[in-house]
Amino acid sequence: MSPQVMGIVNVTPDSFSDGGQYLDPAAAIGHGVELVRDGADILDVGGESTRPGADEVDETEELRRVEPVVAGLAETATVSIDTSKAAVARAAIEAGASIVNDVTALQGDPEMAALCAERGVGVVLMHMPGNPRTMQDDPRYEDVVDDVRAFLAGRLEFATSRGIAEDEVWLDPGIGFGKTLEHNLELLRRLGELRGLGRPLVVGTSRKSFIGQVDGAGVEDRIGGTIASSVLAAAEGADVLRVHDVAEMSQAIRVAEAVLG
Ligand code: HH2
Repeated sequence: MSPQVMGIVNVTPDSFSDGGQYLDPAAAIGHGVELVRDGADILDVGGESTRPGADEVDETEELRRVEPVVAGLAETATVSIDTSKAAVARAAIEAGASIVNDVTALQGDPEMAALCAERGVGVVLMHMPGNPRTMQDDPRYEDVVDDVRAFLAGRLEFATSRGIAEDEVWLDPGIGFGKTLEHNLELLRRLGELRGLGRPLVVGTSRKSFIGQVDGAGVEDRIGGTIASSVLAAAEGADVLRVHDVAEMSQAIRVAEAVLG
């Protein structure tokens, strides 16, 4: 178990846990530098919230938010751009991002797959049924792990059919995206079943509402739940842990590794 840590840099007014804290580019860059010092291997820069019910952000505004931040961080860190818009991804790649983290798994923008193929960047494909405005409306699955696995297999096939190298693809079960508490817990418990897809797994549990559903904690008090679920995900085979609280996560990984020898 030696997962990488992906530190979250949200340049948004409305992200569910840190909205408005890093809207100013200098503040966002400073935060990213701090996350690298805390142990982040990758910085995930995002300019649009994907929390349930979030408003869509237009392309110009999203670009304005993320471009200077990517440019300011790309010299000191591996940067991924959390966007589903090809124009935003293109500008971020120009500014130095080397990974596109697309929560729509290349379904949000018809130009995204070709862009990623042409630029040879890493691509994170995440499971989300529908979109953030509708995804929490009574989500149902036959078997959540089987359904997510089939979805990710299909999106991986789509990506490679569009010329994206299989080696560049990372897969993510989309914790909190169109899932009930039980769905999220089941996915974490049986994460190992997604190993068969043969690609690295990204898992993002950080401060999400399923933690609050388990013990009632508010969004600012979910670090323990974030760490517990992330370490267990790593033990089940997660390769990248996407978190806000990088120092705590890095320490937890070091200790878990030491115990496991
Ligand atoms: N979760 C969020 C956003 N992007 N990307 C991947 N690959 N996996 C995730 O689990 C994931 C993600 C939601 O978290 P956050 O960025 O903190 O909130 P918001 O979308 O409100 O900005």
